[in-house]
Amino acid sequence: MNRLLQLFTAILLLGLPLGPTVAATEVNGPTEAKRPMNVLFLISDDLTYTALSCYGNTVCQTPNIDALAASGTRFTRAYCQGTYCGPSRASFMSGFYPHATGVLGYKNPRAQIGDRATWSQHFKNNGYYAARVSKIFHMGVPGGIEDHGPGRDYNGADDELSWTERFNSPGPEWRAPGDGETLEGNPDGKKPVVGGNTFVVVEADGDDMVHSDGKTAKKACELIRQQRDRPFWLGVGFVRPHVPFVAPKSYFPPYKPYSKHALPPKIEGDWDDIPKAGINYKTSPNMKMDLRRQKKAVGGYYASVAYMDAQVGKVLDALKASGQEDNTIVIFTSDHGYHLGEHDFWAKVSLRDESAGVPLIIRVPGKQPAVCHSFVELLDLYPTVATLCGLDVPKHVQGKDISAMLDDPNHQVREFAFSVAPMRKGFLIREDRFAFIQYEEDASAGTELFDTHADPQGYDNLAGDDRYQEVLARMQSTLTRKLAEVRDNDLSLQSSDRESPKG
Ligand SMILES: [Ca+2]
Ligand SMILES: [Ca+2]
Repeated sequence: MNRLLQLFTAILLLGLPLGPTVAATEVNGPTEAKRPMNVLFLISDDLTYTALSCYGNTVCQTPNIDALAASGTRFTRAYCQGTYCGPSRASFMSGFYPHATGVLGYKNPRAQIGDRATWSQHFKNNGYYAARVSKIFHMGVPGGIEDHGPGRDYNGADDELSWTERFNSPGPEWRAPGDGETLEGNPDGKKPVVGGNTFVVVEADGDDMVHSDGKTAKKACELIRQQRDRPFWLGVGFVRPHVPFVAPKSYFPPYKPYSKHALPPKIEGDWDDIPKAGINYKTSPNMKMDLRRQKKAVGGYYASVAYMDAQVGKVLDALKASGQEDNTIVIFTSDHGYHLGEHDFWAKVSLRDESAGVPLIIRVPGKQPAVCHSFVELLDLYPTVATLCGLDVPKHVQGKDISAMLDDPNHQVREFAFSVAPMRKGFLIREDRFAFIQYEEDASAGTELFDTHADPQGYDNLAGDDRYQEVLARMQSTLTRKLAEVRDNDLSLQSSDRESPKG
């Protein structure tokens, strides 16, 4: 038994906590413990997996994310737990489903979780340097990150206890000089470029560094280059392709003329078989976007994705140059997905796959690249990454350890994924074949059932079809059981899940 193992045994016998500096079992020398792995968590905002070339998009160009996917495990069935920023981010950072904490709006979950450690805080408590650059917990985009000079609070709904250090990246957003157009609610074209949660495209003057994500990448590269005596957990939050679709002009040529973009098929009477709550909050008709505007929205979104992808590339290059790539877990994902015209739906909130599904790539040093079709949830990141880094998993955490999938992509830990859209009081149970969506806990606002094998685009709602009543009833009871399980936790605030989802 070597000296390190003797030390371990002594520590275990004494019941002392294993800090990260001694948690790894491999040794480089007789007395030297291997440094614990770093964690680099890259998260985009409002990015649908359908826009990434590694997920099959043939128009949008994402070479840096594709390269990460080719060297890691790419998950094809990863789901967020809430289909917009606030509840999704509060969930994967806290380790609780949205209906456990009741954080259904745009706040951080600290009031509900008390002193329970968030994901990054757990690493901080175990000796890591834990930092974020820009948006990890909720921040209003563009409103909360618009540059109004120093002295302004740019922290949004952040949770300070989660970090050793934190950094913000204010930018011009929709005010960036360049060629801009408001696409939404502007049928006569008289409206100027505006802010808020509005579809706006800006082909901006200047380079990457004009905008928030360029600044975020630069700060992240600096933090990676710094030599520390501790491992790091670094969260890097990009705000594109969240609206406004603003990027340097140089990213737009591959996506012009905008008229070349194909839109998803438009099926006559497509909405006739779904409940009102199933019609997304943003649609081509209610946004008053004609075909020209719809195609430009797709092109502007793609240019924003390409710009974000280039910033991801800078951070990954810095990691490689730092010499720490072989000792760093890299994760890339988004807080939820996005509609780009499917069923004439746009943006988030919907519980269809385009909106509830997320891109997810996990690269762990020493593991073989793979594609994994097992169901995973963003909630699984916390326990999985803690396990991979040799830390314990706090008891409150509701996600599952999926690290075995990184050795065997056929490994499974769940039969279905669960997601919610509190704005519509909507719930999704997504199984291999069927996707079941219910609005209101008593289903009073309707249900949807799609056979994703026979009808992958989800045109035919089978909830009213006699032949599927058994499936419907089974999935409805799965939902009831799941919600009870989510609420069976050590928090005492269940009544607060009546918090206004508008936050
Ligand atoms: Ca978002
Ligand atoms: Ca339909």
